[in-house]
Amino acid sequence: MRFRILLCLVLGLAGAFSLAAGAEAAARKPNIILILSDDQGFDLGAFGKKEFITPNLDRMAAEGVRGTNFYTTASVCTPSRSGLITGRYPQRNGTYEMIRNDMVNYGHRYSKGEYAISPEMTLGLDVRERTFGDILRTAGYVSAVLGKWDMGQARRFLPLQRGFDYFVGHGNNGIDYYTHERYGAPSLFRGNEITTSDKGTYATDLFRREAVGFVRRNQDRPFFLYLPFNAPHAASNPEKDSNQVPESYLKKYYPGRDPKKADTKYAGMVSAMDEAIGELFATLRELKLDRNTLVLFFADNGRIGAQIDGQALRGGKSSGFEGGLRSPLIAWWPGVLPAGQTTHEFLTALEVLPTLAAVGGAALPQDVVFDGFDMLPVLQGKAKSARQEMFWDWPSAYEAARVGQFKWVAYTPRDKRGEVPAKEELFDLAADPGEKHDLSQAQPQRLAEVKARYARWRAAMDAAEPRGPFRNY
Ligand SMILES: [Ca+2]
Repeated sequence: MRFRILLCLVLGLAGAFSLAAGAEAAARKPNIILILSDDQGFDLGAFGKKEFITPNLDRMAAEGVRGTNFYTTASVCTPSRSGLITGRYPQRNGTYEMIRNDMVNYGHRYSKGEYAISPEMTLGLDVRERTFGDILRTAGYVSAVLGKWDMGQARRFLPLQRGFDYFVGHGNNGIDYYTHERYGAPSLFRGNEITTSDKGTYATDLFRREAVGFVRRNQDRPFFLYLPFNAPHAASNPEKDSNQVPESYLKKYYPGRDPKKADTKYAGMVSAMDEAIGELFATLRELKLDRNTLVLFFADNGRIGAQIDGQALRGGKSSGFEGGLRSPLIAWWPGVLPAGQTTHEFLTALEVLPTLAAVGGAALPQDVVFDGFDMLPVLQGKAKSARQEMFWDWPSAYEAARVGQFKWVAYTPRDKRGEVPAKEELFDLAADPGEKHDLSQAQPQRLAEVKARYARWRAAMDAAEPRGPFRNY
């Protein structure tokens, strides 16, 4: 009898302990930091571009996993981000184009009243879409967007209404790095309100300060920090003073490079962002969060001159070639992801939302079609990628498909003389990652197969429930 009571006591205690351990484990869900750079492409040392001073991103890569076959959903800002944030093709979520005021690019100066009702002030990601903030909130995460949101700046489109707890940044496509204005209009939000209290602070330093503060304030609970730097995207100001960088970052490139040159300033902008990322990592280490935090880094789109470990890619921002659509992925999570590895598996930004949901223990809503999958096992080297194909359609410039190792691009070549005939080309990326040898004439059957896959995808997008702001809804 006494033995039985003792046994019950022991079992009861063991149960209580395991409950406590379970609760503790639940309280220690991994933190998630997603860093996005803007228009940077492969311009960093970790992918072989040694002329860029990026020691912190290089260290992140040395301690984590590099992805060389990672694609975004467009080669320009807004549709690239809508795909990332929703885990759905931009053609499915509705934000497949830029939300902007093209007239500005042709010298038009809006009056205050005109600007207030312009597209970039009134349009945004369809409010029926659920963001990765919405998904992680269901799993108890506190979350922040610090930087370039780019999903609209009318109140209903701002991060606090889209699943996030904190927001410091801009809702539009770009700002001046110091005044935080877009073409002269104050554009920096804190929460739902425009603020000018940080006017004069270099944007990268501002997002750095906010990011480190957010991590410190939330170190005792699971957090999701979405940190989309506006750097090194050109500034949006009437003066067209586009490559803005403080002297302290520019100085890293003296002597040897002309500080007045645009490409030196651009490199300085990259290094400013790298230094901000360095402080964030130092903070994780100081707070002993470095073994319980997944950090992902990539760029929203490419840039002319892209190279992966010396292999040149064709095209850049705005193009349907690899240099526009492929992005350097770095994934870091000591103890969970291997150190110093490179994966060549076919992955995309559509995989990010399902991956973050899996890492955070959040269930994906059953009534939403997602276009990606959890890529963590692939990054761990434990599984092959499930991705076989990927499609792009940016109405301004191109349609493209990758099916297996084959890539099809249809585009209208740019020509100063005006209208030129549309072109299509087919490449075997396994043999020709630089997209130099068009196989469309030599392999008509292959071309037809890839285009048939594209047509099937396009039909599925057209059949999806209509979403604003561009579709007829
Ligand atoms: Ca961009």
